[in-house]
Amino acid sequence: MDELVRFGVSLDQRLLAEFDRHIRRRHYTNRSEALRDLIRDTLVGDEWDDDKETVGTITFVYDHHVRDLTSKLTDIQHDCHGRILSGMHVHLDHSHCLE
Ligand code: NI
Repeated sequence: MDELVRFGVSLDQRLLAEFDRHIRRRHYTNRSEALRDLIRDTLVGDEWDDDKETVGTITFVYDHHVRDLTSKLTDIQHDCHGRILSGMHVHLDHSHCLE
């Protein structure tokens, strides 16, 4: 991991209050983590706007006993055909799957 650098940010109070609501909605544990994600999202968005070919992976673990979850995940992938090209499924243990 790169060295962490601390820097100060000045915001008006109302914007900071909105940011804190965003943080709570997204379940971030602190502002730094939320700010890092916003910066990453912005930088990735800039790259995509440059019309560069972009590939990525999404990896997640879930409990396949959760009702309808497997079916919902499959529906989402089919709804996004063209953007989600393939999937790989790993049965991790009795309950958990990795895709
Ligand atoms: Ni499985």
